[in-house]
Order: sequence, then C-alpha cells, then structure tokens
Amino acid sequence: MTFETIAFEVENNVAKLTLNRPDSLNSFTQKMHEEVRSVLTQVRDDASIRCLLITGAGRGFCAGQDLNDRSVKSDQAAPDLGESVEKNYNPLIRTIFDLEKPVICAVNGVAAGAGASIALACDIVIAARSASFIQAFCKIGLVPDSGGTWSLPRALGLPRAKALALLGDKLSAEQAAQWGMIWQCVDDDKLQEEALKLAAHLATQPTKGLARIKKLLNESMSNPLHVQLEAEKAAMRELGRSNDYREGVAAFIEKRAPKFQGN
Ligand code: T3D
Repeated sequence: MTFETIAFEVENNVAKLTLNRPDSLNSFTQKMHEEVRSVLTQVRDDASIRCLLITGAGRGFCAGQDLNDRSVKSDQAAPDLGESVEKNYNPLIRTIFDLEKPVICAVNGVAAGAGASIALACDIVIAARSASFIQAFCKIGLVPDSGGTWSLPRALGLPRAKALALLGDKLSAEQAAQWGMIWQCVDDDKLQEEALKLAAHLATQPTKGLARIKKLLNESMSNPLHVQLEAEKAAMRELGRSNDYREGVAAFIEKRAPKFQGN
C-alpha cells in the first residue's frame, strides 16, 4: 500500500511508521491523520505485529499540527480546534496508549507541539542527540494537547512541566534524558539502529505480558494502591495461564533460550 504522508513497513514482527512530510517537519495534516489511523488499526489488529516503532523522516520528528491549514482571514470563522482534537489527536493518543504491544518512539529531530505529546505517549522514547522537545503551544495561544498536560507533569513533576509549557523553551534530548522524560539519548547516526534493535528485542518477548505491564503502569498514575494491587492480581491470574509464561518457566528449567509466541 502506498501513502502520501507516511511510510509504513512490517518486518520480523516489527512495524515501523515513519511520518513523512519532511519539508514541514512532518507536521500533521488531515491526510496524515487518516493514514496514521489506518496503519495503527492494522498494527492493533495484526497479532503477528509485536512492536511498533514510530519515527520521522528528514531533520524533524514532528512539528505538531500543520499551521498552514489553520491560517484564517479576519473575516473568516475560527476553526473548531476542539473538534480537531476530538476527531484526530485524542483518538491517536488513545490508540498508542491502549495498544496492547510496546510502542517505541525514535525522535530523530525536533518534536514540537503535538509532536512532543505524541512522543511522550509512546512507551519507550529514544532520541538523537541533536533532537529537542518544544512545548510550542504557548507561543500561539494554545495549551499542550494530545495528553501533554497529563504526561509532562507525570514525567517531570509540576515545576519543570509548568516552566516548559509556559515558556515554550527548547529542551535538548540530552537534558530530557537527564531529567527522565525519555529513556535514552544516542548519537544521531546510531538512532535508527538502536531503536530497531530495541524493537526487534521487544518483538521476541511475551507480548501479552508486556501489554499488561504497560496497562498496569499507565493506570498506576491514577490508581490508589488497593486498586492497583487488585489489578496486578488479575493480570497475574490471566498471565499465569498464558503460553508464554509456560514457555518462560520451561526454558528456565531446561536452561535454554525461551521462544515466546506472544500469547
Ligand atoms: O489545530 C489543531 O488541530 C489543534 C491541535 C494543535 C496541536 C499542535 O500541535 S499546535 C502547535 C503547532 N506547532 C507549532 O506551533 C510549531 C511550529 N514550528 C516551529 O515553531 C518551528 O518550525 C520549530 C521550532 C518546530 C522548528 O524550527 P526550525 O527553525 O528548526 O525550522 P523552521 O524553519 O521553523 O521550519 C522548517 C520548515 O517547516 C518551514 O518551512 P519553509 O519555510 O522551509 O517552507 C516551516 O514553515 C515548516 N514548519 C515547521 N513547523 C510547521 C511547519 N509548517 C506547518 N506547520 C508547522 N507546525
């Protein structure tokens, strides 16, 4: 299948989605939303895909909404950004968040506006040393959307989240890694290799177990301890009956490498 605004490939159980409008730093148009949505549905529904890697083409990761599509003359009606968020950005973030497989984001360059929020919605973020994160919203009178006001304080604490969101300053990938906002910062020429290595590893692991880990950790942010303990119990009960648990234990006892099927 060919796309206008993205590239998509599946190899060795890893799906790679590349945002591909490099001249506009991979900013989102309606077409890009539609194409991303269609491949994310495929990733969700295809059990043979066991890890998703998201990255960008060219020198940017994603500059958020394409602002050319938001330019209005003084006599024109303002666009309904709430509708855009409801129809496009919120479902995108929910899909990444709810996906029952790990999502790696390889941030190859600047991630601004919703681009930064999309990166933060992924499970493991690895960035090139030259990449950066910019909460650009305040510079055009908006708020961090796509989960930005939710993920930023959780990743960084309120003081840093507020300063970044109110000032719109550029946060370097190195600083983001030092502050724990992302997993890792690597040399530019190693980014794709390292991200693919990580994805290839995750695609061989017990996918169902990883999905439950992701869900539990995501929910832990708003659950009280007693609710979380119950949720852990339910997950353990379910996973104790999985083929991959059986295989993991057998491989340990037989002193061999496990062969997980993802179920
Ligand atoms: O509207 C809704 O649906 C609601 C949802 C909104 C979500 C949002 O994301 S709102 C925030 C939108 N994004 C921004 O405000 C970021 C705008 N971009 C920038 O501030 C800068 O481009 C960057 C800081 C990201 C990078 O700066 P720099 O100096 O490295 O690059 P540049 O020269 O500004 O950009 C390179 C090209 O990309 C340039 O085009 P040109 O001049 O070479 O033809 C620039 O216009 C284009 N570009 C960058 N960002 C966008 C964009 N074109 C359209 N929309 C963009 N967001």
